[in-house]
Amino acid sequence: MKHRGFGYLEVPIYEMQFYQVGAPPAPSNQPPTASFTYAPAAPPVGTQILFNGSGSSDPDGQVVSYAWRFGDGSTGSGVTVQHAYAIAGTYTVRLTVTDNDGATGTTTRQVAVGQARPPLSIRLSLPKRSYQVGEPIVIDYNTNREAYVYICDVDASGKVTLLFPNHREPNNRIPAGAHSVPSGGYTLLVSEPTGTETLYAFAATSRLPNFPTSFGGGFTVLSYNPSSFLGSVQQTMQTQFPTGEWAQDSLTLSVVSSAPQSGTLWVTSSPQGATVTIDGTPVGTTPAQVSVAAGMHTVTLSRTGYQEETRQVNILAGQTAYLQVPLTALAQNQPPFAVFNTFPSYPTVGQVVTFDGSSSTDPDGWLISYLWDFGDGTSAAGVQASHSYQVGGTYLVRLTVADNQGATHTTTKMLSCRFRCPPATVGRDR
Ligand SMILES: [Ca+2]
Ligand SMILES: [Ca+2]
Repeated sequence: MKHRGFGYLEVPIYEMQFYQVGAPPAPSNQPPTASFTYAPAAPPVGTQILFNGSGSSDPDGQVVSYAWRFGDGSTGSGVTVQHAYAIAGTYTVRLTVTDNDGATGTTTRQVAVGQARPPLSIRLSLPKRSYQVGEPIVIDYNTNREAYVYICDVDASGKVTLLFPNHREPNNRIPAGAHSVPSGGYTLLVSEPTGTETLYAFAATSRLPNFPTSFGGGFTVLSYNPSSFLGSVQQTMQTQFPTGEWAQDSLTLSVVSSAPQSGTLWVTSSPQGATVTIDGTPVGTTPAQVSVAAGMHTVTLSRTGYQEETRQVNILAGQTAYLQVPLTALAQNQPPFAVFNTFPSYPTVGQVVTFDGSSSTDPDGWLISYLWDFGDGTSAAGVQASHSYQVGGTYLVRLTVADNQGATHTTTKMLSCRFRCPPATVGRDR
């Protein structure tokens, strides 16, 4: 019965022979037991494999040397040793340990060395690039190898938030293939601020120390200084991981308001009763309360007898703006004054009479029309007019003038027309 670490075993004959043929050991010396581990478990070509023989033991002394044969013709020594294989295949690795009395123990393990792996890659994708506040979002990503994956978000204010892993999905060791965040069981909603947001995905073959490993509720805010934070992650990956063992990707999306936001505009005028027009559309009369889309608007107030007023108003979403406009009364229009002369003053039947209204005036504007009524059923327009009467008699001649603001004035004259010319009766109506 020999003590070999775990219970008692019968010692095989060959093992007894093995140490009996070595240098003469103390009869009581027991041989050491060789044992080793290696990592990674499935190394590809070119990967440095760490062999660790520290699990070897000697029941009555200590292991003093470690000799390695890697199965590809190369050897090594030491309790731990690194070795990389140049060709894929299965190798028998042999560790021989020697104890302080010169006895040895040997063990072998088969190490399968795979083809060289492609460099790690990760790709982010979104079904669209613009999201409204409050809208669910599913972030898709794809890794070509198993990796630790981290997805974080830099919002328009510069806040860096870890979206994955999170308290709902704390395990971020992800097999190769297509994946989504969230993967189910909860919903990720786009939140304010609006603006451009950038998603970053980092993948590495072991954990990145820049990220937490335990999570409270909600999503972990990592930093308010995106360039500093992203720079530190970059530096970690570049200095702690070989090329091909880390990867990153990013993409931007825009976050927009959930709805066209509006505010309220109160418009008053003195006096009230003015028509309110916003951006060319009449919306009511003062006092008026109007719901208006956020942004700059042109507001016009108009009321008969007053100057039109125009203002620019900035409407803020969810807020009430007040616009109070004093109206300026237009100056009262002065009416025109019609005056005319006839030539000759005492016409005879058949004679052409010239009517001249050019002495008519307007005190604050100008005249735009002259209308003549010759009193015998005929009429004419113009500052001057000509007419001849066919029948003798007394005619009431009327001139109406209009000014540029639509006010009118009419004057009349009695005109007598005889075969022989008697004096005309001259008068003026208002
Ligand atoms: Ca021993
Ligand atoms: Ca006038």
